[in-house]
Amino acid sequence: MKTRRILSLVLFLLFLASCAGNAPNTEDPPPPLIRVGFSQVGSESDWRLANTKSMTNALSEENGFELLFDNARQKQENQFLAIRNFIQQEVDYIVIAPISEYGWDSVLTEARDAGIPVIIMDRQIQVEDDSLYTCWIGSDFYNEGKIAVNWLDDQLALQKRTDEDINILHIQGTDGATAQLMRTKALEDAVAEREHWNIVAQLKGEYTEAKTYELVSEYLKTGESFDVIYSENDNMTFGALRALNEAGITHGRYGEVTVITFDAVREALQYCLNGKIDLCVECNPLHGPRVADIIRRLERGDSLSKKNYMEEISFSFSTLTPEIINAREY
Ligand code: GZL
Repeated sequence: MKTRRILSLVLFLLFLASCAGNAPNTEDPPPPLIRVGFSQVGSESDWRLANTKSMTNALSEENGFELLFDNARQKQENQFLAIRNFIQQEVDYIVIAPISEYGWDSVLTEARDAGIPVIIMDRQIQVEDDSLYTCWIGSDFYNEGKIAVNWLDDQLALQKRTDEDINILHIQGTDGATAQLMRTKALEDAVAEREHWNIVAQLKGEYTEAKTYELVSEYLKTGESFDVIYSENDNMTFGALRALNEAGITHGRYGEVTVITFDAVREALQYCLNGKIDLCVECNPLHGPRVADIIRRLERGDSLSKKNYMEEISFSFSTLTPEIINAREY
C-alpha cells in the first residue's frame, strides 16, 4: 500500500511538471496496478480449480491488478511462507483461502504491522483479534448441510421410511476446514435429533477422489451396509461411487444407496441428471468478481461488512435439465 501511494505521488508530480513546460499532456498516465498477493489452498478439487480461475480472471492486469499467486498444495506452512513473501514484496492487499481455521494469529499480525489489509475468502479463520483481517467472503456451510438433511427428511417421508433405521456413511473433507466443520455439524446435529438416523462411519477423504476411493474400497470389505452417503465434496463422491460400482452396489435415484454431495460442479450435476447422484448442494466458487469489488471499495475508503455470503441453491433429478447444466460456469 505504502509503495503504491508513493508511486502515485511521484507520477502526479511528473504529470504536473510535464504540464508546466509544454502543451497540456492529453495522455493521463494509467493508475498504477493494485498489487494483490493471493494464497490458495491447492488444486485438490474441481471446485478449487474453478475458484482459482475466477480469481485469476477477475484480478487481471486489464482489470487494474497485478496478481501474485501461490498454490499451497494443501499445506498451511506453505501459506505462511507465501504470506511472508507477499509482505516482503510490499503488496497492497493479501487474499487468503485458508486451508484450516486455526493458526493464523502470528502471520496476520505481521501483515497488519506491515500495513497490508487481509481479505479471507472461502473457509473462515478463528483469531484472537478479528481486526487482523478486513473482511471474509464465502458460503454458509452449515446452511448447506441443513439443505441436505432437510432434503433427506422429505425423501424419507415421501418413501414412508420415517420409522426405518437409516445408516449413513459420512465422508468428510479436510479436518479443520470450515466447510468440513460446518457440513459435519449439520449432519451430526440432525442425527442427534432423529432416533432412526445412524452414522456408521466417518471417513476422512481430504476432498480428493483418490483418497476417498481407497477409504471406501477398504470400508466396503467390512461388509457393513448403509443406506445413504453424505459426502462433503463432489470429488470425494466420484471416488466413493467408483468403489461402489466395483463392488456392484447400486446408487442414486433407483439404487440401494442414496447419494448426497456438495459443490455441484458440472460433472456431479451430470451424474444427478443421469440418476446416479440424488442431491447436489451448491457451493459457489466464483469469488473473483466479489473480491475485486471489495478491493476497489477499500481503495475508495468505503465501509464493508465483516462477513459477505454467496448465494447458493441445490439440485436434484427433479429440478435439473441439460440446459441448466450447460449454462453453469463450472
Ligand atoms: C468449500 C471449499 C471446499 C470445497 C471442496 O468452500 O473450501 O474445499 O467444498 C474444496 O471441493 O476442496
